[in-house]
Amino acid sequence: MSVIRAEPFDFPLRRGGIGLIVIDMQRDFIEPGGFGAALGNDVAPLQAIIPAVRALLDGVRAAGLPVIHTRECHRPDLSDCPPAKRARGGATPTIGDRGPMGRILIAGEPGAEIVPELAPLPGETVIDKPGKGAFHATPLAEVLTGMGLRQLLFAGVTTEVCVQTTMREANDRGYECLLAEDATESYFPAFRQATFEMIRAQGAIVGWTAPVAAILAGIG
Ligand code: TIU
Repeated sequence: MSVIRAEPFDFPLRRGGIGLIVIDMQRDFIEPGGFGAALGNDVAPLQAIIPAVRALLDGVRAAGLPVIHTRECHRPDLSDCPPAKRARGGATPTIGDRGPMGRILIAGEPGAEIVPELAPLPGETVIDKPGKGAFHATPLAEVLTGMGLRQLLFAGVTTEVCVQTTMREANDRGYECLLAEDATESYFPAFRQATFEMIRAQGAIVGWTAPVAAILAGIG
């Protein structure tokens, strides 16, 4: 069996059973004028990982492995957005309000779209999710079962919110999870680093982390 050089120890690669989940690489988190900026964040660090995510996507696609994209967004009538979520963060404008990229975090609006460089290809699965975790109120569990996957690569934003939440959900469901270090970013550098350490601690209690180059070398 081949491996991906990872922390806290090599990730055992079970060929045919691994896929990539790219979390929420949407304009609303990555471009000025979206949800991330409305929460008071500098979005520039998130823009900077687009090339690394693209390199990972290209390598996974070239290896013939499945790709799943997620988007955090809500129905236009906000029926899937808990009022407590909408009220939180003190963001102005907030979820459902109009901004320069349309209504914030609403399905079908320009801001909810994945950035063009990372656009899903025909045939790749796109999961719209109303929560931070991608399993909550979505068909992701059934999709992964149907694909026959046992291992998941993770990339996207933000590291400690939607990426970590989804990775923990997947870990609890029995998937072996590996986070691509340079293909994930946070508005808070210390939170990104802490997430890596939390994931890897206690003998990979949540999973593994590795640079994109190591992942590509392993799956290539
Ligand atoms: N605010 C923040 O860091 N993240 C989110 O609200 N959603 C995701 O992480 N996608």
